[in-house]
Amino acid sequence: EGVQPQEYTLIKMEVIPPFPTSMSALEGKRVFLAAATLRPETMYGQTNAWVLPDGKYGAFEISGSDVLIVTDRAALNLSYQNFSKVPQEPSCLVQLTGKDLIGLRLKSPLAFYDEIYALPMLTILTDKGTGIVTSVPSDAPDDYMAISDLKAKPALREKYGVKEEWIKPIVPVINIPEFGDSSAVKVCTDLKIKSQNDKEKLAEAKRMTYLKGFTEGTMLVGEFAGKKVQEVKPLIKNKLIESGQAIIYSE
Ligand code: A2H
Repeated sequence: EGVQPQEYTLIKMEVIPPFPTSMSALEGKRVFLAAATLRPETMYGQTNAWVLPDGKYGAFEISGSDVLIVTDRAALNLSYQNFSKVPQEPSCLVQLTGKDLIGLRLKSPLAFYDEIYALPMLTILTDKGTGIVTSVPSDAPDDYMAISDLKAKPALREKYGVKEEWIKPIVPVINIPEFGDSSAVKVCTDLKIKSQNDKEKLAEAKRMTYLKGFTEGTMLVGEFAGKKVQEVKPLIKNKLIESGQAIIYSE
């Protein structure tokens, strides 16, 4: 963690019932995977959520009947930011592992797809954000490589019980003049990145796309199609917050 606090938008990805047995204690509640993102304007392009298979998560009561699935660490931080049934005290209804979450069907704000799935990513850090990541493979190099791994490696799918049809086609959302309509695909291909574990090249791909997406990107879809990312990013973020589909989280 840096010296400056980092502010994330937590996207509330609703778990579509019926719940698996591991989550039967949550019957009747509105349950969300809460994904930390720095790029709320890309949410149109969500194709899945990412969880760490061996990661430890919990289902925490926030308010009313709303429950968020995040790491213990994120739940503690959230409880100090007014997001806990009991102030400054996380209220855990059930402990879960990433493996319990793989295959959950989700409904996520702004997503082009009506339902997307929770899939395994092996490089998720448990000391950052919520331990849940929303996947936008058109614009995030890490997401594109993790999707490519799952598509190309039947043994990897088998290991985690992932069905091929849970992997949805990429949805372009932002044009960057230098990189086209799916910047992450272009840059990962150009740099010949082999897998989600190719850390150095992925860091380079992120450097190449991250700033340019903001300064030179134009929206291809949604209510702000044709407008500059720079201009509409705060508008999209505020809409998500005001409609209760996302919350602001700092750490
Ligand atoms: B971003 P920073 Cl389209 N482990 O969201 C690994 N990665 C995590 C994480 C964790 N625990 N929590 C969040 N992240 C990802 C969208 C996106 C992101 C796009 C393009 C770039 C991008 C869709 N995934 O991030 O270290 C989340 O992915 C590029 C860095 O705090 C989050 O934003 O800078 C970003 O990393 C936060 O990383």
